[in-house]
Amino acid sequence: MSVRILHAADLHLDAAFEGLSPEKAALRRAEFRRLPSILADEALRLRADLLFLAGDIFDSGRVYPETAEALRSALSRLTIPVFIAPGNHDYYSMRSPWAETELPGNVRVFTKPELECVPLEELGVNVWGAGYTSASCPPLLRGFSVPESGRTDLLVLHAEADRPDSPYCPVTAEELSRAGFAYAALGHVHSFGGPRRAGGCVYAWPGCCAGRGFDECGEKGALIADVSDAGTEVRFLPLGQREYRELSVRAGSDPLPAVTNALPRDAERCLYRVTLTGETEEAPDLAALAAAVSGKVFDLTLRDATYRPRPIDGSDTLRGIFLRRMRERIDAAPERDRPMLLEALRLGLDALDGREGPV
Ligand SMILES: [Mn+2]
Repeated sequence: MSVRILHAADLHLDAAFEGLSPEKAALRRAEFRRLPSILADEALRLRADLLFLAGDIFDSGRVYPETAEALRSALSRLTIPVFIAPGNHDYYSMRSPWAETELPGNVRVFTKPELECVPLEELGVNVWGAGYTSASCPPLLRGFSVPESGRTDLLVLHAEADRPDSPYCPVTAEELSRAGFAYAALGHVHSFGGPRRAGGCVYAWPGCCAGRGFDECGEKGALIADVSDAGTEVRFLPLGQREYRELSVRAGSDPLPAVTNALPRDAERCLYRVTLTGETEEAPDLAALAAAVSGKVFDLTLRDATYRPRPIDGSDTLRGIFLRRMRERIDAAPERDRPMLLEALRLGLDALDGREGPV
């Protein structure tokens, strides 16, 4: 027995993108709409045997017709079995897109908040799953273990770990260990924290397929799980979507080159939140800076955390003594030591002003 699973979750198609202009929000929704097709391409390229979508495929129960059509047409390019376990955002109901969209025959949507088993004789596996029918789901794995079948048991489920009182189908390592799955393909957690192991079970959340805010920074993607009699191997598959990134930049006397130099080459496709830090004579002109930088990134949020120099009143204050001694040391130091001493001076002044390190 050896199967390859492409496992994705939390696509959140048709999310509103409230922080963006209406034009950019529409563009982002269109880009997200392409995610099912990208996943289908990857399933074909990597010769996956199964595609698991572990919930929150849609951001809500209402979707644009073209979004449901994008999912339908992407999945219809596949001949492999596809399993969908609706989550708290896209729970199953008679009025949900799951009921209203005619998905191809290779797609199975779990529509009940109880574990169901689909045996796949050819692959030698059982696929277990469940679907939310409201914005919450009880703990389905509590006291559960798979019956002996001679096949390898797999799970696809939208579930939260490490929070036994969670309304989102809480699961524990102990339950997963006892349940008897070789691989549990989970959804709900928006960042990939690596595969985990509980007894003979490997389980993982791939995180969202693409970020939607600065609480979802960095590279996002799906997982490839190779399950065989020898064990389960999981690896991350980046999907190459726009990333949210945070930068902290010392503004200095001219923040424009400081910010420009801090942006990497691929900044154009990313959404940045840049925080200006350090001591400056004047507050930076954020509007002018935004106008000059906005063409270099997909979207820019600027925050000003700079501060003005404080007058040194009297040389007997701690600040005055520190400043005087550091100046003496800098004047006396060889050239190569000066950058380090200047940095020490800056950090010391930050600390004295109650600003420890970059904000
Ligand atoms: Mn969720």
